[in-house]
Amino acid sequence: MPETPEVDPAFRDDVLNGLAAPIPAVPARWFYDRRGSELFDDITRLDAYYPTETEMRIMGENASAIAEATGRGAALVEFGAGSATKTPLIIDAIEPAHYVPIDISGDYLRDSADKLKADHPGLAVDPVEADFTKPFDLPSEIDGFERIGFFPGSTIGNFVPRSATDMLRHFRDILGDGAKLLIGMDRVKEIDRLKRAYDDPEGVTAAFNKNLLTRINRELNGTIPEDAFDHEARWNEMLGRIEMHLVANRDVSFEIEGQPFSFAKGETIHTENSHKYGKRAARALLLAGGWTPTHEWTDDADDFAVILAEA
Ligand code: AVJ
Repeated sequence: MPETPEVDPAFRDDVLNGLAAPIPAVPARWFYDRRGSELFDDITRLDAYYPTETEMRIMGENASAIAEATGRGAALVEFGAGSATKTPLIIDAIEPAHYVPIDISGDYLRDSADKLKADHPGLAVDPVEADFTKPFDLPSEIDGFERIGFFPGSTIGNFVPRSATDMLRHFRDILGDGAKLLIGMDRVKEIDRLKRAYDDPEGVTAAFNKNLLTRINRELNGTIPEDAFDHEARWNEMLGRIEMHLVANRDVSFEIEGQPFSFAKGETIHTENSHKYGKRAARALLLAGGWTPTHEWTDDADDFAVILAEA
């Protein structure tokens, strides 16, 4: 049965405007349709993709130190609730009284909230269906509780520093004075390891990147020949970030929602930035965003950092 996909008008605008721009680009948030979320999940289990495993190890090994620094019985507010494996880990560590997942997808929120409640009978779960990059209200149930923001996975790295700073300030406004923020940030490291993490030998990241074309074709009546684009991960030394691109391997023309586009061989669609922060840069970013770093936990190789900061 052919399904009539619901199309998010913001997706339509981002794709049509993004591909018509002088440097064609589509924001990384559009990777995460059902298939894209599954593929991302597969990425987190790849040997080449070190961040997920490393961050979880850091949180697991430092659970009691983290709890001592954050305090127990607080309200834990997760921006972009999603990490089905990281959330229980941090909840077991810091034993919050309330868990407030913020996510744009209500279905996803309800599923994960039900599962968490089943596993943590004493925990109050108060989900908020919202775009965490925009203004929203915290539930009144957490009035009077200490607030701890949680932003794991180095998701902050997907935002250019200017937007990352704005977002950190936005988190501060939402959580209020005296709040804490526990944030994961991926470190700068050898370029070969960085590139391998975003261009794994199994080709899962390539499939994740190319799934964007599949989504555009399906949801926006696109005629993009998917085999005309190849996955590429580049290190941008000046800006300290991995970039993912879809590179045209031949001259190609297609339509999206009736609008014509052409790409010459070698031209790219820029689909993601993943900024990496050294020790001082990570702290500077937090400070610029209105947060004072107070604690930092890393792995032995210093591949990844979990930082606690105070508003
Ligand atoms: C979930 C945004 C942190 O940038 O490393 C993984 C997404 N992209 N492989 C990242 C991603 C390609 C990931 N974040």
